[in-house]
Formats: sequence, structure tokens, C-alpha cells
Amino acid sequence: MLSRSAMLHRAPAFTRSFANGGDALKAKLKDVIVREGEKVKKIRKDYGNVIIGDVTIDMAYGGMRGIKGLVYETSLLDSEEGIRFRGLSIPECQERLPKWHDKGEEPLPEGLLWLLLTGEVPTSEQVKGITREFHERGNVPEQVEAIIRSFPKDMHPMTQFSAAILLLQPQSKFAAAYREGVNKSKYWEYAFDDSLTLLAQLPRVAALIYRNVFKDGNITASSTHLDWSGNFSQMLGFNDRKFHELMRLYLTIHADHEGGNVSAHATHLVGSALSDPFLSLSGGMNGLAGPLHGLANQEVLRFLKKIQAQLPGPQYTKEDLTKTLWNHLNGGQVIPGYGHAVLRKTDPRYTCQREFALKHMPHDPNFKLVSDLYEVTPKVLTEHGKTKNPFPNVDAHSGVLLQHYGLVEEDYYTVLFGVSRAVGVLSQLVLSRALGLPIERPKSVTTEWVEKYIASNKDKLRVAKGAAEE
Ligand code: CMX
Repeated sequence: MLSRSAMLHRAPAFTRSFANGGDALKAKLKDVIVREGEKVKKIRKDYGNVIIGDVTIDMAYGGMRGIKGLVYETSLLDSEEGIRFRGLSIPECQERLPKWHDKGEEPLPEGLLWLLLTGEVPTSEQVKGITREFHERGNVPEQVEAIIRSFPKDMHPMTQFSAAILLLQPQSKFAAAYREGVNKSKYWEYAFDDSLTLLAQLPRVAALIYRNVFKDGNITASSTHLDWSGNFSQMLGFNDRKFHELMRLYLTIHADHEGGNVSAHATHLVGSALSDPFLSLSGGMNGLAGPLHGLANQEVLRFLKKIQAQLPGPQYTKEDLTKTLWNHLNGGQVIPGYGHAVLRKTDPRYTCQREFALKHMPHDPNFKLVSDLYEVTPKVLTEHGKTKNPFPNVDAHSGVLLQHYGLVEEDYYTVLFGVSRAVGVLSQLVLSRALGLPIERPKSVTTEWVEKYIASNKDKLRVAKGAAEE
């Protein structure tokens, strides 16, 4: 029998042979990586010293807003138009990505994964292969399940989610391969393997947290006849087919929002130290758990309940609504679900959820409140005069859709965001390892350095016009 140390140093095998669709994706990815790698190499060789932006003192103090200091391949955010996943807008994804069945209307996140990794829209067969791959890898180790069940019920679901991802980490093939001394040209293959394992197991982990904290702890077994989102919904305890469609949309639109947002950037940053995908994703999820980022979907529900309690009743007027918004703002709090660091128009992720609501639940009273707020809030925020973007973001809408179908525990909402976000940030993590992107290490300065810089460059200070707005 092998000793523990010999076992640790044994060549790490891939989890499975990818026989269920992962191998098709890996083969395609191999071609893409060679092609993209050559393209990047040539750009860097020919144009590596070309300047693409200036950094102002405001940007350095102001959360690095607008600094172009990171290449992130899977998606790009335009301040007016919103997100494009590998060039496709959300309506284009809804139209072109494969659906679960003939009557399905929403895209499958498995298809988005393929798109983000390869830049190509997959066929239905390719997507079915990914679904099978996820089923094949979906079993969560028993000890991990036992520990999740033992978490205190008052531990926030996002804390549980992040901790659970760390509990899955001993499965990392990337970490084992690194320990073994694998050639760096192979890093991406192990990152890919880990990412598929993570994506396969996250729904079960997330459902377990939900069932354990809010229900009786019992969880339905995985159904191989369902897709990733449908199976997740069922494990959560929701069998309504419309809810399954909602989850397909939800898990697609929350997946990626270019590279500078906190969850994407944190995952990328941690991964750049060659921390494995489990450690990296957990880092990203801790950022998503902040109220200015992903936790805003929970905060929106709390906010809706708060203003509902202040309104005179269901027959409230726009003036009543305006008054409650001012009360809230005058209390020194942000209106959750509104504003964005990059967007300057209504978030298309908000719009597509609104369209889903108009189609499936037009008379829902909570949807009415969200719609009424959409009419009133931009005006109030504009008069308030602080935010650069008075329009709603993705989080302003997601909660009322979930409420409608009975998923009413708002403390859980960010976990759903997290399951989806994993698709985007793990795709980029694989590509980052494939492109050999180095450890991230921007330069910081002190206020003393800034003062000295200003003093010693007094006559030749350059001022950027509108750079932070880009
Ligand atoms: N309500 C009230 N004030 C707001 C506001 C809002 N919704 N959005 C921004 N502001 C304020 C900021 O707090 C800031 O005030 P101070 O100058 O006093 O600090 C000022 O307006 C300028 O902020 P900004 O440049 O417009 O916005 P930022 O890029 O700094 O922050 C964001 C962006 C999203 C954090 C901010 O708009 C916000 O706090 N929104 C509410 C929380 C939210 O919905 N977050 C989710 C975003 C989407 C996601 O990541 O999931």
C-alpha cells in the first residue's frame, strides 16, 4: 500500500475521462487557447508599450474606477448598452443559446459556459453533453455534506456557501498537479477539471444550505433527466416548470459582468497567485457577499418590505412612494438595486427580468411595487444629485421573481447569484491559466507620495479630461 506522502505525490489523474461532454469542450478549448495565445503574443510583441489609458489621482483614491488595467476575455460591459457575453447581448443569448426543450424559452447556462470559454455558440448536443458531465461529477463528498449540515443555522447562507467551497477544495486536481511539479503549459487543463467539478457540485451544496437553514434539511436526489438549472431548482424543492425557466434565465444573466467587479476581480486576483479554483472562487464569493455588490439582491427585498410598511396601503400614490424614498435617502442609506459603477442606463439584466415578469406574473403586487419604483426612483436619485447612474441594476428585480414562486427567504438570494457567477469567473480563470497571466501586483502609493509628486511636477502636471467617465 502507498504511504500518505507517496499518495500525495502520485501523478494527479483527471477526475474522469470527460466522457460526458467535458472532453468535447476541452478539445474545442485546446484549439481556441492555441489561437488566442498566438494572438495575444503577437499583440504584446508588436504593441506591448502602447498606452491605453491614464490614471488620475481621483481614480487611485476612487476605487480604480475606469482604469484599464486588466484583460478579461469572457465578457465586456458598455456603459450605455450593458453586458455582452463574447459579443452577444442578453436578448441575443436568449435567442441563440440552446434551450432545454422545444417549448423552452430561456437559455441554458451550460450553453453560456461553452460560449464564455470558446467564444462560440454551442449546439444542443454539445450543451446536453455538458449537462451530463455535471450530473456525472455532481456528488458532493459525504464528509462535506455532514459539515454543511452542522453549520449553525444563524450563519449567513453566503458565509456557509463560501466555507462549503473551501470544504470541496481537497478535490482540487490543480493543487495536486502543482504539488507534483506539473509543467505550467498544463495548468489550464487542471483548472478546467476543477472548474467542471465545482460547477457540478455547487447546486447540491447551495441546495443543501437552503434546505438545512430554511426547511427540514431533506433534499431531493439529483435527477439526471433534468438540466443543471432544473435539477438545482428541484433540489431546492421547486418543481414548477416556470420556476425552472426562471432559474435558467437567472443563472445565465448573473454569470459574468466583465472583469473589474468585486467578485470577478477577487477570483482573478486570488487565482493569479496560482491558488486553485476552489480557493479563488471562495475569495470571489466573499466579495459577492458585500451589500454594495451581490448582497444587494437581499437588501432590495428588505428595502421593499420597509417601504411597504411606510406606505398608506395598496392604493398608494407616486407621491407616497417619493416620500418614502426621500426618508430612506435622508437616513444616509443607498437605495439598493439602483446605481452602478460602470452602467449609465437601465441594466439589460433588469429589463429581461421585467419582461419575464410581464409575461408570467403581470398582476403580482410585488412586481407592481418594483415597476412603480422604476418610474419614481430615477427622478428622486437625480434630484438627490449624488449617484452617477440613477437607473436600476440586476438586483432591483431578481427578488420579486423569486418571491412569486415561493422562494421567499431573501437572505438566501446572493447564494443563487453566486452559483451563477461561478460560471463566468471560473471560465476566465481557466483562460487566465491558459494565457499564462502572471501574479497580479499593481503599484500602490501613499498620500505622502502623491503630495511629493504634485509638488515636484508643479509646472508640468497633466490633467485627464473625463478619463474617469470612460
Ligand atoms: N442610492 C443612494 N446613493 C447612491 C446610490 C444609490 N443607489 N448609488 C450611488 N450613490 C451615491 C454613492 O453612495 C456615492 O455617494 P458618496 O459620494 O457620498 O460616497 C455617490 O452616489 C457616487 O457614487 P457613484 O459613483 O454613482 O457609484 P459607485 O460607482 O461609487 O458605486 C454602487 C456603485 C453600485 C456601489 C452604488 O451605485 C450603490 O451603492 N448602489 C446601491 C447598491 C447596489 O445596488 N449594488 C449592486 C450593484 C450591482 C451588483 O454588483 O450586483
